[in-house]
Amino acid sequence: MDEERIAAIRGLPKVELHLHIEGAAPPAFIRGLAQEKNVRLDGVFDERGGYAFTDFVHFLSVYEAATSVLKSPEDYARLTTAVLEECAENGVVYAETFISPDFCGGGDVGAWQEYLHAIREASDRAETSLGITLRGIVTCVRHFGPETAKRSALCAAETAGDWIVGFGMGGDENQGKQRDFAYAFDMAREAGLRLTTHAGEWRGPREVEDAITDLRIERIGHGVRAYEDLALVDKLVENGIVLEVCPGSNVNLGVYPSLSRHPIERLRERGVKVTVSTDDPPFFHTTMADEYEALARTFGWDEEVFAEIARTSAEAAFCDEETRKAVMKRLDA
Ligand code: MCF
Ligand code: ZN
Repeated sequence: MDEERIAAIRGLPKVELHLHIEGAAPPAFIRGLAQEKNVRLDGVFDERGGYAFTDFVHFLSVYEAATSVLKSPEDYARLTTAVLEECAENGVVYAETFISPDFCGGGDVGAWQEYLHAIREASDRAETSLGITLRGIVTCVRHFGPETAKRSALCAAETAGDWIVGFGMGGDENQGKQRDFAYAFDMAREAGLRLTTHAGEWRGPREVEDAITDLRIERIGHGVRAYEDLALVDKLVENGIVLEVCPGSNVNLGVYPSLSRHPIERLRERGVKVTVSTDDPPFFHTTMADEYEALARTFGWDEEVFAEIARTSAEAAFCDEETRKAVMKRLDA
């Protein structure tokens, strides 16, 4: 594929469904906040100023250490603006972001509402100035346990509406079982929220199966290790379950040794609804345009494949129909 074609692919309009708000913070942004607040961040950055981690569990602790400098609704408003500027530069026209009441207000409903208000204002401003639409997925953290997850579900239920459109779970897949969180997911479902959970990233296909059976989710964060069980892959197809695939994240965290060994293309060929996201872009030295470029170079994906991916993503977005229609129009433009 020639370079002109690659440049065109990088510039395509995109939809991103899997993006952790703190994980999208540029290192310079976090360093700036740490300086302002006189906080020392030990062991967070490498010598070149990027985030430093050695494996999956270490990544989760560095994520939390870096995030510890975000302490107020105003900090999150600034973060949201910075993240949306970067998304817009990458051609993203619609994004959904994971935000957690545990990080925003320590699980307190009142504090959460204040954080959310600030984030939403920043999102509305970016919609006007940059033409990018953002929606939120309240996310519980698996390694904080089921009781904390219920508190997050309560925050989610209190703020469900046109901006908070989903409920999900991230964090350490080695801790507990999906079904331990069924109560929290049921609460969120009853509040009208759409559901997704991280599964089949660090652990294998059984996690994906449990997510479908025990949490009755309609999308799965990652889910790529489902490929190790082809009957399960067929179940994903039959149930129309959408995978939020983050290839750069998977390679950087060592789930696969390289993109060429990643199952995204094989999952797509078998009929699974795959979408493409960055997860925590600066942590994994990636952007949406970089993901598109790498997929084009590795699997020969052309404009038609990317248009199909973007359409699948827009169809799987948790926003209302009016917003979805507007997004579809942007993709067709
Ligand atoms: O998808 C990656 C890796 N797998 C699991 N969890 C996370 C990922 N990026 C961030 N997270 C976690 C993070 O550690 O999500 C939570 C934090 O606990 C934040 S959600 C706003
Ligand atoms: Zn994630």
